[in-house]
Amino acid sequence: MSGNLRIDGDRLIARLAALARIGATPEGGCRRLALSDEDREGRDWLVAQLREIGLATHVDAIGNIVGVLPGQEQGPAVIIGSHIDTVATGGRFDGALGVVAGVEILASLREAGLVPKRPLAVIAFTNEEGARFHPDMLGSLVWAGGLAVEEARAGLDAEGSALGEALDRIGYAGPETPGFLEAHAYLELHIEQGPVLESEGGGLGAVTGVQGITWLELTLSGRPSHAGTTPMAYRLDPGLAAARITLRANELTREIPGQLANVGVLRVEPGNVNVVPERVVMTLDLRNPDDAGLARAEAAIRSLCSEITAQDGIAIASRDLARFPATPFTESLIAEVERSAAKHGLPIRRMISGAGHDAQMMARLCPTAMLFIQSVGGLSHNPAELSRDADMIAGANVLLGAAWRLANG
Ligand code: HGY
Ligand code: MN
Ligand code: MN
Repeated sequence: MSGNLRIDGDRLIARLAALARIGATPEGGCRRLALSDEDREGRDWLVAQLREIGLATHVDAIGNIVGVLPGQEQGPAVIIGSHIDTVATGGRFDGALGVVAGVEILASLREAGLVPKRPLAVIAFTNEEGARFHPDMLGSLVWAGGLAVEEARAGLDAEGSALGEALDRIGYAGPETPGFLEAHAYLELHIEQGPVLESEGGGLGAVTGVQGITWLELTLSGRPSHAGTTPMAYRLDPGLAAARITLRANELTREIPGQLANVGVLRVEPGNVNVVPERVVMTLDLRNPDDAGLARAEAAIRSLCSEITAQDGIAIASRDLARFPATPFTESLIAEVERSAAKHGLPIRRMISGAGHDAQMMARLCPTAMLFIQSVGGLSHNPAELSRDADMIAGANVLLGAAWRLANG
């Protein structure tokens, strides 16, 4: 390929806008929770795009959608991927950019009549966000052989709906076996979702890996009682216990280098103003680039839970929702991404990803790397999530360069 092939930037932006209209929220973001009607609509749109380009289109048993541009030779493919599901307060670009850039790259190569030595594919993984069903990166975890389809299908959302039934309902339980397309390499373009690139005056990020992540669901059980007549010493108050755990998690972010902590779900039952709660269900999102630090944080939380149970009589049940170690990417691919950026005359710096990504799972299968573009204001998982058109087009062109070399190297 002459080094000057570029994607059609206007078409990339138009496709992103078309996808953003699916599940659009009044605040200007997107809400396409995994396996919802909005997710189905996004999937239908993606399949139609792949077919319009003339790509062989496949759906696997967990709903991963794959479009393949055949190579001169059969064999392992260079795969470009990400996701199109969003969190409830999602933006327009998290995940969508990586999938739409992959579609655009394959369309551009097809139009230019360029046939790579190896097949090139784009994949949209099911339930990357983990906002409705757990764990996150579920579709890529199944693809990588880390979770059986049947086990994934049995997962329940907060309303008690099973993932498998939701997948069947939207018609995306496909015939292919997850992982059916062998991967020669995997690349993912994604918005940074944090403030680093912007704080350094822009440029691209060559992602060296993803930090470790542990999601815990804690169910704290006390005794419902009258908020006016029950003396404080008589109360079994899981609400107070949840507050202590939340505070301790925040303290740990100051005690352990690199530690992050978030309580994203806090359900108090029965949720009456004048009843000492019976039960509290809360989630902890603990992350750290260093697995030992992450383990230290989790151990400190578990020890506080034991103390609360022993001293205050609050029973605490814990359930793992996600647990993935810090994952390094492949040096040769990171260098390939940097090389492609340099060819485009674009500044690029190495960095780790704070967010989880499907690349974290694909790294179990093949050489893997990611490319970040900056997020305006460092905001994501927020309707105001924003990346500039020029940055998205530049990112897609850098991705094209790296993917082409890998498909012909
Ligand atoms: O939670 C994450 O880091 C990703 O958005 N699933
Ligand atoms: Mn994402
Ligand atoms: Mn996300």
